[in-house]
Amino acid sequence: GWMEARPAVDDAALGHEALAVLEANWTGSATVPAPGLYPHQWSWDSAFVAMGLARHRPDRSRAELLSLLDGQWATGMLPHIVFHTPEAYFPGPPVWRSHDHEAAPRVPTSGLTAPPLHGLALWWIHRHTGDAGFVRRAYPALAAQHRYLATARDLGGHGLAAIVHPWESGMDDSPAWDPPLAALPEVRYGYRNVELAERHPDSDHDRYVWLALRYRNAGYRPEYLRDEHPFAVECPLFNGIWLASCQALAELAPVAGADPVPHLEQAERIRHALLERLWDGCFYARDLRAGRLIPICTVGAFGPLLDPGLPADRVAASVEVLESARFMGATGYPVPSCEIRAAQFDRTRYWRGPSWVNTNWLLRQAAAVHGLPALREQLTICTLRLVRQAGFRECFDPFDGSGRGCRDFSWSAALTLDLLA
Ligand code: 9WN
Repeated sequence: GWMEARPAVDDAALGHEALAVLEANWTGSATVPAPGLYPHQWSWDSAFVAMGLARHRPDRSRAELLSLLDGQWATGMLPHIVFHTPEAYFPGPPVWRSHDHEAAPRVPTSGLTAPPLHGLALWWIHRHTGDAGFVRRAYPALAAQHRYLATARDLGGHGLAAIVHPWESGMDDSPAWDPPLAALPEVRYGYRNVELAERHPDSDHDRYVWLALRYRNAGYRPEYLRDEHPFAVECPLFNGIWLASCQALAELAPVAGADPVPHLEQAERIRHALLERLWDGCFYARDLRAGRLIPICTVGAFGPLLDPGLPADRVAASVEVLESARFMGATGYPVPSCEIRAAQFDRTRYWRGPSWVNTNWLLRQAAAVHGLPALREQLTICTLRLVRQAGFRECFDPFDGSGRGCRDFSWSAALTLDLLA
């Protein structure tokens, strides 16, 4: 009756709210992750937005991906931020100096990359639109992105792509990056960016900037990354996403008039290396500079579940960890971004504990891939409960579901549209 608390937002209303958020976050050339704090185009955010919009706004979905591809470098590198407007942001174009680099595009960009979700996004757009012309248009850029990863980023030489900065993981302050960051020299720029300082302790943030500047000052050269750069990590989420995009490109290759086999071979190399190099009861990140696995299990551990070819015993072992009290079993609002039993777990801080719509959505995909309908359903229901109760927040407390970080966060809205479908 009317005495009850606010009635649950029905599906149609929630869908309309999601579309309204995405409309408000569209700048005319791209969708920003959130108004204010993130006023430019972020790479994997755009891939999630393109997938969420593929069914409802195919035009917008295609435009989102194309405007990101405008930022691609001649090396094939797809940058983690594209600066379409002069809106203030740190680190912005003066830090990255992409204009000084002969491989950079006309539009200013960052010099780092992000999880390569774009092959999967193109597959998704094709699935919902059947638009073969668009596949032919975007496919070569994504094939080039994969070649870049396979060459310039195979720093370990075993078939995995290494991230060279925490920002490249998409899980910036994940506790998995604490050990490699702690091995860097102490840096103090004596400068503070208030918003970033709230999210990361000073010394971490200074190290982020220091790492980015070192890479920039080395001219973004792959030889520098291979021989000198002090941060090089093989991340299971980044590589699991890459593998999924390789499979997506293999399926799209015939549509684009190309050969699927190289993509399947690439997928096989990644799968083999994930199992050989990152598995120890579940998947862990490998610190290439320290030469060892980083012994903390985060939500990134489940990235390789996106692979339909992951052997059944590894699927079962991973799902057991996922459903255990280390992750889903102990929280009302899964999936926490870090295992709860870890000393570093913090329910309030971004990638150190809170639940995120995008990783929930990826795990829901993984559940579908491996024929686990109950898990898929649970992830769908829990994620919708989060956004119904707290709105399209950036992330959520895994115990009480309260919202954290930005409001009107684009991928939370976009992926809700898919969860509702
Ligand atoms: C730095 C935009 C991005 C996401 C990342 C998330 C966060 C930025 C930050 O926001 O990163 O790139 O300021 O922490 O960790 O996944 O792409 O939404």
